[in-house]
Amino acid sequence: MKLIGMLDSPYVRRVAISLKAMNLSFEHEKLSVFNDVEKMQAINPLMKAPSLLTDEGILLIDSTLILEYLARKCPESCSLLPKDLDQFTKSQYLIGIALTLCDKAVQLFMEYNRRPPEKFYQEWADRITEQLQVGLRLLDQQTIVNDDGYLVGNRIMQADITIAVAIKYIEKKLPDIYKNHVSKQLKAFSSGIEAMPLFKEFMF
Ligand SMILES: N[C@@H](CCC(=O)N[C@@H](CS)C(=O)NCC(=O)O)C(=O)O
Repeated sequence: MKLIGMLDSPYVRRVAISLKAMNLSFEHEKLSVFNDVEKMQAINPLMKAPSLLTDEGILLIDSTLILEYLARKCPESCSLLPKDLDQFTKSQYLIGIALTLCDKAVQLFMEYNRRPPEKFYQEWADRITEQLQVGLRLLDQQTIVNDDGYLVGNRIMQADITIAVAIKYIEKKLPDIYKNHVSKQLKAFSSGIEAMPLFKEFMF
């Protein structure tokens, strides 16, 4: 399998960390959707990251669809989702918030860094900022770690991974939002998870 995309994409990072957490071997080609356009187009004409090429050469797009595919490739014991329905539902809820944070954080970063200043769309930036703040508040209320230091299990699971990559992206790309709107509790959770070798290996 080959994972294509840069680790400064929270979506690519969640897939890379998940692949490793599931003990699945893969190659990683660090291509940028903006700076390696031709190479990227040759692999994925839609120019999206993450892209995953299966061993059979099938192109998979979208981190969540890729993770669903990977879940089929490994035994249940390495699943990153809880088996218990209540815990699974909690996990899906947390992942949903974290993915929305990823979407909004990437959009806001693009608004500030890719859009020409004369075309800056203030109303849109305000709306995204509000959504980010609401998402961070919701997550803060729900980020209650268990005795093992995780959210929904006694080992690292997808909810931990997706929340951690969302917070790290905000920390690195939107430092003001991180400073002013990420709670102490979320910062502590992020630091604890990011200290794991698994996360350090896929830092950007
Ligand atoms: N929902 C997608 C989002 C992926 C995404 O938007 N990736 C960005 C990079 S962070 C991308 O491909 N941007 C280029 C584009 O949308 O044209 C996922 O979970 O994989």
